[in-house]
Amino acid sequence: MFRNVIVRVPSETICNGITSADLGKPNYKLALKQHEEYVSALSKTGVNVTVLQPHDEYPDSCFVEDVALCTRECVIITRPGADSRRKEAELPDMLETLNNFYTHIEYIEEPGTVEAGDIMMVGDHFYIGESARTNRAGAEQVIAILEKYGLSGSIVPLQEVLHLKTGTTYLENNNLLVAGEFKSVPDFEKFHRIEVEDEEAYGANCIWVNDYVIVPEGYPKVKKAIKALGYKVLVVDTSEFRKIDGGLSCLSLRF
Ligand code: CIR
Repeated sequence: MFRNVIVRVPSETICNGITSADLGKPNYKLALKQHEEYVSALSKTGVNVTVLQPHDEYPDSCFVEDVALCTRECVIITRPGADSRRKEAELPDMLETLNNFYTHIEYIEEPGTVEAGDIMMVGDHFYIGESARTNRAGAEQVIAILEKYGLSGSIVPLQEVLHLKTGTTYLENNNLLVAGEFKSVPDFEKFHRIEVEDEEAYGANCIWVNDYVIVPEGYPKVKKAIKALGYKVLVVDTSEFRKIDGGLSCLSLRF
């Protein structure tokens, strides 16, 4: 169960966010509206939401998921692999907020790089994507920190997508949504896997929050499959975030 969520309002500079999507620039006003709808969907799940203010110098800073890994024992402040995002992990308002919730604060250090969009929590185990943003040194630091607190981690190499959670979501109760390259990860064979077709691949990035699953607007097959598993489904449009490779999970820290 999650009690707390942290989000950051998108900044007007969101149109300069890093992208590989070729879907045009995000519309700022629409992004703000979608972000408000995201916060209201989260509020329906019973969590307490802390809303941080925008930071114009960091166009991608609404994607707060990447700057910290929140576990039940500690928070790990990451060291983002993207140069333009590195200092997002040092923003004082985020650090102060996390400090209010956690006694144990750990840090990823050079030469490690980690973006926590690459880290998927399954109970006390954390799958860590080794990606263009999260390197092996970073992943190994995460595992060493987790082990200090009685938690564990393992590495899943990825090639095709930005972050691990771009293409896979753990829905609790042993259910795992998988798209693309994650359909054939041996470590995931033990889960009840729900395969997402290529045409709905973006829909593989959902979030489970307290028996609700928040699903992006426009992915009917994903939505139907999740409903069939008995979850309460909330739908939020993330079209403007998709334009800069962002999705539902990227927009919050949940713990
Ligand atoms: C980036 O390229 O870093 C951002 N434009 C998108 C980050 C998405 N975050 C995530 O998947 N956790």
